[in-house]
Amino acid sequence: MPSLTYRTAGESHGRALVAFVEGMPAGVPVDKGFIDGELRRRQGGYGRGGRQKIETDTVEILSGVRRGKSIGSPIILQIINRDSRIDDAPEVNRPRPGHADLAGSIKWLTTDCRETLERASARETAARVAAGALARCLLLEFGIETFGYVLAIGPVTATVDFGTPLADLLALRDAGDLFTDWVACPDAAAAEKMREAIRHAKTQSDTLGGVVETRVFGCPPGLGSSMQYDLRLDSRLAMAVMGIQAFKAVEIGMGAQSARLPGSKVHDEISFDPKLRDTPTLGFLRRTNNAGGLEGGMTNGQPVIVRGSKKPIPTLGPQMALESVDLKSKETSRAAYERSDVCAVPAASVVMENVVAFEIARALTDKFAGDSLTEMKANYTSYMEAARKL
Ligand code: EPS
Repeated sequence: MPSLTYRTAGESHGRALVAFVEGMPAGVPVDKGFIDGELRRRQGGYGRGGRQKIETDTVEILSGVRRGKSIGSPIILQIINRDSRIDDAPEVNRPRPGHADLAGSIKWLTTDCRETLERASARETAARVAAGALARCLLLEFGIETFGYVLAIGPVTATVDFGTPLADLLALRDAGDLFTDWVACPDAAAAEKMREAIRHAKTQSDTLGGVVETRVFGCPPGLGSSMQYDLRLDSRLAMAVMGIQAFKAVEIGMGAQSARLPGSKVHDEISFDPKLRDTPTLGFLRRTNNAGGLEGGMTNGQPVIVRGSKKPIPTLGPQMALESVDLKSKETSRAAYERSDVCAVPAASVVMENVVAFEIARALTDKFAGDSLTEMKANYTSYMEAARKL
């Protein structure tokens, strides 16, 4: 069985976006309704642009699934673009600072930035969400759940009580209408301020970025490895999150702040409660989780906490268009204006939750490798039994 991996194909205004997923064991129940729900959430958020009014993203499963379950063969997920006009879309000759336009045009030797922007567009994240949501069907079989939310938009930061049961956090996060007021933030007071900040940015023809966080609950200890840099789960998570369009920083647990504090304020002391031996923690507890559930590149049984920082959308409104250069005439000019979003941070929280989930699923299949879900579950059970006997 190959390792669980995926690749995507497709342009923003091409015919479709596609994810090619390999290494999914046989026998995993695939919930198309759940994948579609995640695609729908990705389209939502206060501050989104006109494109989402055109699209209704749903997944077509072209291969690898029979009668609702994976059969071990490669799985192709397809999302059709309604706004499919790549051959007719006009040239873009004035690169937008912050987008891939200039670097890509030079790299691929063209003065038409569209050749680059069509693939660089964050529309591609629909395919990544589909792959991640598919991976979550596997995670659910092992009681592993993810929670992605918006921690900050522009200057507004939320406060979230993670003592709250997950079902309540989900209800708080998903309150309101997906398209007219959703900001994916479980702190209602901060959510209102975030909407105000987005409204204000829009009146200024400006855009806003923010911080999104994903927490993963129920991981057994020992996913990932300290043996090589690229087997460390934190390095894989960092790559997956940094690979999301417009992300400029990734943190695990306490993250960058830990560099400024002494060790006594950073590391999570260990205790043991035999009553919790049968949980994924195996009974090992921490009063704090500054490590974000990862030590030595491996899960330690605590929730995995990953944060990503997204820069503001580079396409500013026409009144604020940034200075650029026409690639044909080389004359100073304002950057081109393409229809865009004021703020896509809520959507980014959905993307990050699903790409993080895919990496957890990859580490899970690496650790409990098996051609079928039955075999994986047997491997999981025997490992946990052996670990309990330590
Ligand atoms: C997006 C689709 C795009 C943009 C946005 C994300 O659609 P269009 O370019 O047709 O308006 O709304 O793309 C970007 C922000 C970007 O940086 O490329 C989507 O489906 O998420």
